[in-house]
Amino acid sequence: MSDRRKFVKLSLLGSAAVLGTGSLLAAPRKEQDFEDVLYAPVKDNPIVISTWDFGKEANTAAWEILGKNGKALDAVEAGVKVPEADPKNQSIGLGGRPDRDGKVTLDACIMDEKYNCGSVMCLEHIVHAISVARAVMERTPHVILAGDGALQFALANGFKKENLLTEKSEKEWKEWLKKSKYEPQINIENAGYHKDPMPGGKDNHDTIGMLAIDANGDLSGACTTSGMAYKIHGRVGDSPVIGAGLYVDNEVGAATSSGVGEEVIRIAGSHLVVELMRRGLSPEDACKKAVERILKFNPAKAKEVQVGFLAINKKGEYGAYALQKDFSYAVKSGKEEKIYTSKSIY
Ligand code: SD4
Repeated sequence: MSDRRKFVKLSLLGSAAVLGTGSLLAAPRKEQDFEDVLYAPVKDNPIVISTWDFGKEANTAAWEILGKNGKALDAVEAGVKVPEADPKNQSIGLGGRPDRDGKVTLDACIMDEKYNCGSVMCLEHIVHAISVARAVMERTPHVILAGDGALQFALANGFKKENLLTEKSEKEWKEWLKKSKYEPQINIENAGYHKDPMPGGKDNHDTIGMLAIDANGDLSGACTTSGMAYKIHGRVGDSPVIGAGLYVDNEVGAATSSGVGEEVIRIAGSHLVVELMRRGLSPEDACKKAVERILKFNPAKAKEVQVGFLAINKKGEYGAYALQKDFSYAVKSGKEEKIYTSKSIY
């Protein structure tokens, strides 16, 4: 019996138990009920996917590497550097919206096919936070550097100190300050999602999460953001948290997220999506289950916030799911270049 069929059969047995008597309901399932689905790597079929419409441009940069049989790790770094350097993108890198104190603080992480990972949190003054995250991964024995320590590390490693606050983002922040009661308030960015658009856009979900499979069949991922606009100084979201904003397991697949990071961290979202794929769920179904987990523990909150997951499995199948509509993602492979909009709960 194939692994997939074994999984389905055992799932049905599980459902029968749930529908059965109370004693069956309480019976713990045995370890062998949960066999991993084993994916044979697909070679010579590189693919890159990334969050939101602007992922298309980032994918093009990643494809420059993937299309020439380069490594997925190099591709995702090069890809997300595109929106990081774009001052028009106000949720990533240069031009990102600042925190409540007017400081642009960046969160980023990167993960390769061997569980190597690196992350920076609350990093100021460096455009390419993703490259600093990669340097943490490759040049230190650590996984995460935060705040001033991350900045000092970046400067010591040749990164240039720059002002990331553009005129436009500064002007909007000052506008926001006028009305702000200056109270601790998370999700200000998301408050704008439905009701109270912030100056400059109908919504403000622009974090980029990118996942790629290279010609060798290996997976890598990257995620980078300036986080929630007008957050409390020091606030860190899901994006640089390995397992929350990004997770890569080269045996199974990879996942990333965008939206209100607090909700993603609570459920270790990207890791959850990957583990669900390991159990045989399709990327879209795995993303849906993770979104439903958020909905289940706080339905009132789930109505108000956006969270979207994007995933790819080892076979190169991909999918996404979100709480709110309009979560888009871009795909580029040898066969297609397209922007999709995910299904959503609302
Ligand atoms: C965060 N997840 O800092 C990020 C924000 C985001 O689209 O994705 N915005 O919580």
